[in-house]
Amino acid sequence: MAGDAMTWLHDPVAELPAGAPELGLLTVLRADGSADPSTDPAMPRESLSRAYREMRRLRLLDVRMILLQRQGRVGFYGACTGQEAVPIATGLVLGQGDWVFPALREQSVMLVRGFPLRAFVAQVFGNSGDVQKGRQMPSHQSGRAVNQVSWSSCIGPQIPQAVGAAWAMKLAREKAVAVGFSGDGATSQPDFHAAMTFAARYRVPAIILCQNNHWSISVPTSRQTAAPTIAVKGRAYGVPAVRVDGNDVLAMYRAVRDARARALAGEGPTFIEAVTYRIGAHSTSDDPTRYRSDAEVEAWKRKDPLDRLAKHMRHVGLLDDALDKALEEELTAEIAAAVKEVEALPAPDRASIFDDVYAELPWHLAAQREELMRAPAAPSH
Ligand SMILES: Cc1ncc(C[n+]2csc(CCOP(=O)(O)OP(=O)(O)O)c2C)c(N)n1
Repeated sequence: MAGDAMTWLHDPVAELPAGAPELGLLTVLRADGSADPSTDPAMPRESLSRAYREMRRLRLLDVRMILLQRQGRVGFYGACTGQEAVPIATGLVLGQGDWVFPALREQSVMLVRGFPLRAFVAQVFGNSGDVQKGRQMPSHQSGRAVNQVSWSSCIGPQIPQAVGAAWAMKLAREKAVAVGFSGDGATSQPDFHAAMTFAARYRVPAIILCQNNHWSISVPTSRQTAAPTIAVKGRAYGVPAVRVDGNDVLAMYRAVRDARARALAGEGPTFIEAVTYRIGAHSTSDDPTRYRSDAEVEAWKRKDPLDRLAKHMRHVGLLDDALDKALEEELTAEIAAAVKEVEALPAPDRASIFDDVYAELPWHLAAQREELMRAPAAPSH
């Protein structure tokens, strides 16, 4: 009978145990600024101060870079305003040998791991101060010294790339992890499926970290997946997953720290859904007022990750008005000095477009290089 035939059909999510980490929301910071002792990762006080400094700097940097783009001084910028807790917590947790494969909003992990601000800004200008010699779009920073790979502008490939790197680490018996970032939209891409399948099957030391900022440009998460959460997708692949308050830097610190410990202990990959919100535009090429309401943005501004950390810092006696003002002045000056210095740098040497691919330049490229160098230089703007 048709009725009997249907009895095997069920709602798999409804059968998950109450309190499943994929359906809940790991949170540490409480409304009064205190930390929930049952989830508190007990970050050292220096790490808390560092997190605040880095998040504050990143917020100010985003504002400055968007301004430069509006003035026509740089071509493009992808801000992570409202999502700072995720990259900064990750950068604080990672060890020197770990590798990072960012999507659009996690470039700042490398700043936390010691990459110079000037070189970071020079990448946005694409001039001779840029370690990539101006060959990538702005906001696609990378740094060999800090094991960070440039973002693939396609949506999704950074996840299989990270899983592949993690597999290599496992084969080489390195005590390190690879972190692959994605947005919520990227979890609807085939690359997510390939990466999760492979990561679980080979138990690779990877952290797959999805920033669910609720929008993929103009498509809301609710219109691109029927799954009740992003984290729950991990269950089908056999990847332990946790849904975390992505605007709570302490919760993110805990989730990434625990995932890294699992990976280093040989327990395989972890999938983290960081629940957050993109406060600004998708990029400087986007106008979000065309697809979302001011009320929605305002509601999320009240959960601002920087404000929440500031409240906690005040609660534990690490911040007051005077300290905050001094920090803002110091960071504003640091960014202004970096922009001033970097903007004055010349374009990359034009002959450099022939570098870095071949150990020895083939004859036909050598001929092209000679021809280029005989031509008059392009006028500078
Ligand atoms: C394969 C592919 N399809 C489409 C695009 C155009 N595109 C750029 S960003 C983006 C949305 C990404 O959304 P999400 O993964 O949620 O990350 P977010 O930008 O919100 O951080 C799209 C569709 C692309 N870059 N690559």
